Amino acid sequence: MLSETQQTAATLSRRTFLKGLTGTAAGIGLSQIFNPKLISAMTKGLETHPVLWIQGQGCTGCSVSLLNSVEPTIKKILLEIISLQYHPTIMASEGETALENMYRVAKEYKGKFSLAVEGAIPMAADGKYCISGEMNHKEITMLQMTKELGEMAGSVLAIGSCAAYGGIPAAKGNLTEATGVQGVFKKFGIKTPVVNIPGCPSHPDWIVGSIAHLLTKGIPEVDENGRPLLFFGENIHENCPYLEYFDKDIFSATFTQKKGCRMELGCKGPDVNADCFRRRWNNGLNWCVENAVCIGCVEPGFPDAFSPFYEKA
Ligand code: FSX
Ligand code: SF4
Ligand code: SF4
Repeated sequence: MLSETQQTAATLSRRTFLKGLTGTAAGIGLSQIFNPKLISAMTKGLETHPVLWIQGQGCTGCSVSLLNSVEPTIKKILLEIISLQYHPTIMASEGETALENMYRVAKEYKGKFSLAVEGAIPMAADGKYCISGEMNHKEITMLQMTKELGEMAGSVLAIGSCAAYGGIPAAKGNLTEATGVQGVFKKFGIKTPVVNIPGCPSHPDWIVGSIAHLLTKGIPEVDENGRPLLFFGENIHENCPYLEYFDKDIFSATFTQKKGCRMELGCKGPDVNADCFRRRWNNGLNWCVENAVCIGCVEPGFPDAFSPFYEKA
């Protein structure tokens, strides 16, 4: 009788099997490639709902944020939650082999897989400001990749403010005509549903929570800016621990003055919806308003609409 590992491996050709491993295994170290649990978890995920993660104009901050996830750990995420089959930063595979595998998964799971987009998409010069890969000696732009994979996907997660609304690459000047996923979809009539998970970077819980929701219960309920209400349904100011100072007109004059509302220092909390006041950052250690101010990183229009950051709105 075949062992669980052997059965798993037997259902896939060796080539497909090894290629499939490239996405997930890289994130947790290659030594675990032949761990039977990994193989079985990955195969199960592959059967149901693979995720392809592509990157355009961004700083990779959202990927780094995801890798900093403490509970669940990134290992657990990659083993048990997300069947990540393509990720330019963490996969072991590269070049055409990686791209071939990505397009193979997209075709095989057409209408079922989720596309995660990180970074903005430049529309000027036919997308030539951001080349995301090369196949058969032909450059593939981020714009082309977003359109092709976006049309084939069952759903799209725009991760980070750049992918959601254009973010920093779309700030004043915007020579590359950077825009978010929905901007691209609107222009090219692509109808695949998009969930925006903004933030610069996005919180690991927002990313993992949204993907887990998508996999288990379907597309989460979103607000008028396409963000899951689960994480972006509450106003920062209305729930801020410093609200009592605001109500009493006590304002901090310096960042180190803890007893006071941060509005005079530039806090934009009243115009921002996110659960940072409760969720906090860095595994609950702190959050922006505690150390500095909220600069509105999850809102459409960021950064221009909230600049200068350290001046009262
Ligand atoms: Fe933008 Fe993200 Fe800011 Fe960076 O997805 S949201 S610049 S933290 O990495 O692209
Ligand atoms: Fe509102 Fe910011 Fe003051 Fe908190 S610190 S009460 S969010 S203005
Ligand atoms: Fe972004 Fe404001 Fe939350 Fe900080 S507190 S992460 S600036 S929304």
